[in-house]
Amino acid sequence: MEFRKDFIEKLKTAKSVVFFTGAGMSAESGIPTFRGEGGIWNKLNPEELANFSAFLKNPDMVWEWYQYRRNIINQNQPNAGHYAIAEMEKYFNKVTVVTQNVDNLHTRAGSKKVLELHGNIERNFCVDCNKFDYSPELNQSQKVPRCRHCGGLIRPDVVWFGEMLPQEIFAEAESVSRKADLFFVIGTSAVVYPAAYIPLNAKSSGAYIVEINVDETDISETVNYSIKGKAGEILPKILKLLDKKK
Ligand code: BJW
Ligand code: ZN
Repeated sequence: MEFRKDFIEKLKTAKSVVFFTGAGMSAESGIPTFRGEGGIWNKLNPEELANFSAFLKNPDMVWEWYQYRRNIINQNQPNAGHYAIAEMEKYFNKVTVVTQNVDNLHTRAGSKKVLELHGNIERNFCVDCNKFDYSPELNQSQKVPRCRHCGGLIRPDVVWFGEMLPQEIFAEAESVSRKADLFFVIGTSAVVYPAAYIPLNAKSSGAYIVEINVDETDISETVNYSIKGKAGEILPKILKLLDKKK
């Protein structure tokens, strides 16, 4: 596969690089995406599961859904794309992963700076006293666990619809994206806000934007270079270009 010349040029000179990732990044690890082909929300209604009132109405069902997904994540591994991103830290002054994913796979692959915009499915906290509970047996429980301090319901530390994103993490993601000279948008439909503002802001601040996706998306028209293909196949090829640069 041939990459465009202006992109190769950017890759050689870039100092600060951001990888903004979505569910498609982990598709080749066997973790289903939300939308599009094979997406979990083709069958399930997000309104019924990924919001706080759904959780209060039927906490066991929502908890069980997260347990099901945790099992899939634990049984699978980061893919060649995650590892290529982690490896790229060698070649630039600053590399930041800004991810919408809750699956922890970038960290498992060795990326050092990962900003999680929508939380992390491995952590849980109490909806009443807000204390985190890290006991490993929680993630085995088939029914929603109760807080050991106050008896409140325990929920996964993920961001549901209508909830605020973690403010400091979001601010840092915005700041690093506005300073980036090369910005990758990988495996996201870019329809969920405010996360989807981040690549748009990076573009208006002058970053060169590269999209890697198997399909066209809401931002394909806006980016500088849209590469159609799988993240786990394209990213190792980009890493090879960098190896040649050395
Ligand atoms: C591949 C591939 C391969 C496949 N290689 N590619 C402004 C405008 C409009 C709406 C809003 C707005 N501001 C807020 C909203 C409302 C709402 C929103 O955005 N709604 C839209 C959907 C209409 N946003 C919110 O509610 C957010 N909160 C908020 O704004 O708070 C402020 C507030 C508070 C109080 C009152 C009022 C306002 C919160 C959003 C939280 C999103 N949470 C979820 C669930 C997380 C927990 C869980 O995992 O269960 O996060 S939703 C879900 O979507 C998940 C994802 O992170 C997120 C994005 O999905 P993503 O990653 O893009 O995945 P897909 O499946 O959509 O796309 C996969 C892509 O991969 C596809 O393009 C494929 O082609 C591609 N692909 N294989 C490369 N191998
Ligand atoms: Zn509590």
